[in-house]
Amino acid sequence: MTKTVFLTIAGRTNAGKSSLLNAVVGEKIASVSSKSQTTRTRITGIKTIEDTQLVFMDTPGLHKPKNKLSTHMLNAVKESVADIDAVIFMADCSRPLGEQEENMLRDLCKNKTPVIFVLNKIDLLDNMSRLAPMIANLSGKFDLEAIIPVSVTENNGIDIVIDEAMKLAAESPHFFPDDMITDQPEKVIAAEIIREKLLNLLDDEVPHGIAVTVEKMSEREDKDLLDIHAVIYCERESHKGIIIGKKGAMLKKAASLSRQELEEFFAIKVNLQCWVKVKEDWRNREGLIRSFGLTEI
Ligand SMILES: Nc1nc2c(ncn2[C@@H]2O[C@H](COP(=O)(O)OP(=O)(O)OP(=O)(O)O)[C@@H](O)[C@H]2O)c(=O)[nH]1
Ligand SMILES: [Mg+2]
Repeated sequence: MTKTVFLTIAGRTNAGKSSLLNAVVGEKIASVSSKSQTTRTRITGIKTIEDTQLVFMDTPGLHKPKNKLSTHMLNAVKESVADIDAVIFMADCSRPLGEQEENMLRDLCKNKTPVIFVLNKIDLLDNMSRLAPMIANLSGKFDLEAIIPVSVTENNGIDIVIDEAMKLAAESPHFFPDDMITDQPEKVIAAEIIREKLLNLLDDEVPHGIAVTVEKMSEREDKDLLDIHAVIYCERESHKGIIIGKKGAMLKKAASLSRQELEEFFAIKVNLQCWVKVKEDWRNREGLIRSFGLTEI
């Protein structure tokens, strides 16, 4: 007999959802950064433990929508929590729940969706005694399957999240091969690795206006080398200058960090070529949002 459960990971931007996805799957498949709105689409992570398959869906973080891209991101969240077996709702324990988070939790409870509440970043608490009143407050307000304090970066509590997820699995065939960890196409994974490096290296509005597409990805016939050609889109000519940097230093650094991670992920030497192009105000242009693969499911 095999079992399966589909779980959506939802919560405010920056709570650590993608970090959790990577931790449960045991490989880095989703981009992580300290910037808000890192994740833009739904990302599936799969973990099969003996007869049970856990399918996690990482989603964009809740935030106040500012442009058409935001609207697509928030729609992707809405679609991902509808008709799902369970939701892992993640919050940063060092900040109070916001209105959007409370509304989503109330809706999930109303719809009787099982919710595992993951209270992340407990490493930031000066005193663990602060956890008990938080947990009491949450369980008084919402009907939750479990409340699990964790620190994803310190790998503390992840096993408990997996155990709770396993409890919700029901008899069913597996939907993915047992050794599969994600259904993201390789080109998308490569583009996301590059975007993550840019998010981490750049500040202010520049990283938020970046989209990366991989135009070519092919292995050489005569040697073990993977050619990856990527285009980095930004919203303004001035942003292009910042991304390229003085004498190309910034782009070189981003490409070098990306290449290292690409080589690790694909287990092959990589020749990475990056071009920077401007697409004015693309986050408000439906056609471009679609062509970058950023519309919901
Ligand atoms: N101190 C601390 N930081 C954490 C922890 N988990 C994640 N972070 C950091 O929080 C930041 C946001 O992490 P992400 O995993 O990108 O958060 P997210 O919820 O996916 O964010 P969005 O994609 O924007 O919705 C990163 O800098 C992580 O390193 C934790 O347990 N403790
Ligand atoms: Mg994320």
